[in-house]
Amino acid sequence: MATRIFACPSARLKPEQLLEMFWLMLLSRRLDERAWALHRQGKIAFHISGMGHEGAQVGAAFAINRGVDYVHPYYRDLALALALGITPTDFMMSLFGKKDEYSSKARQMPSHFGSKKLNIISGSSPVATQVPQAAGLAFAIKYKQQTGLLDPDDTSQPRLALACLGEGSTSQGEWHEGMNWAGVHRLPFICLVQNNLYAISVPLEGQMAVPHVADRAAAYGVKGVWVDGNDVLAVYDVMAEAAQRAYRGEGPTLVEAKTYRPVPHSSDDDDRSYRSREEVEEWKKKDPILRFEKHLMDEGILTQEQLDEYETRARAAVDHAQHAAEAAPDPDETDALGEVYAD
Ligand SMILES: Cc1ncc(C[n+]2csc(CCOP(=O)(O)OP(=O)(O)O)c2C)c(N)n1
Ligand SMILES: [Mg+2]
Repeated sequence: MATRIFACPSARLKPEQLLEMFWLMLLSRRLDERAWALHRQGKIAFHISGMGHEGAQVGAAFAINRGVDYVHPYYRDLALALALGITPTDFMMSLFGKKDEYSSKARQMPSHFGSKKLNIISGSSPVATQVPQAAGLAFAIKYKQQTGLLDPDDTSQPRLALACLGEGSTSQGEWHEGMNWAGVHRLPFICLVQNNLYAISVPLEGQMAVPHVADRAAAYGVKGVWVDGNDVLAVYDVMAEAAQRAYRGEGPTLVEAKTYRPVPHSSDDDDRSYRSREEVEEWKKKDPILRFEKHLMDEGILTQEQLDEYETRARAAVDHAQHAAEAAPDPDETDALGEVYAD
């Protein structure tokens, strides 16, 4: 990774911030690996992984006002969710479907991240439905700013809405409707597409006749930009610019982060049927965590000793989260009838 020119927003990140970004990527990976192991041990029913996407997600999270701006994530966004304030125990409680699960008391499937206090909007399982919803939130922000109910200069208030999804989901009608709405109304909206080249087994070229998802933005009058999604700082740079555009009232941005998932689509998928092992191994060499680790070591920001300490800490955090979730009570049968309708 080249040393960044000073004009890049990432050049202004302090060593503590860079290390926090690295820590969150590493924690997400270790938590994710444990989820796969728990599934293979028969302890949990389902896991859908964010592995390989950590750079795109943490780069995006650090560019917005975390916990204040609205985020409509998708199922791969474990690292993003952790960066926004979801804890490893929250995640484990979802995997185990426990009574006091943080997002929906275990009504949602795991990885449907949602937290009212963190302004994370829980998604529906049909892909891309979050896009018009997030564009609607961005509309509400703009409307409230225009009518004096929100102050566009107050950083303690939400000033943009971010929606995430995969490249395959940009072939859904909802995506086009949401993007069009955002473009027409010049909304404070960012759509982050995590392009991992596959929608389950369908490759990119089976989804679109243009080389970049970002090319699709022009049709809606939205700024489109693509970036190496395995380079956390490059993602941060384009996302920071997109966020500043939204904050300044300059309209929406589509950011396409090009990445790869080195594991099957979910715990129920066998990816050997649609892609070669050689392809997967090639991409593993571009792992965003290894890449960022090397950069931080080259820059003298991370030492081997610190890295070992992070690994120990991540292991302890994952162990603690798993044990806490395993010990927590399961839902009662009668709980199934609650929390769905207003009394
Ligand atoms: C409307 C709808 N159709 C199909 C599915 C089943 N499904 C779940 S994830 C997925 C693939 C999505 O691929 P992509 O958008 O590229 O995201 P990725 O999983 O690769 O991150 C599909 C087809 C769904 N959830 N919703
Ligand atoms: Mg995909």
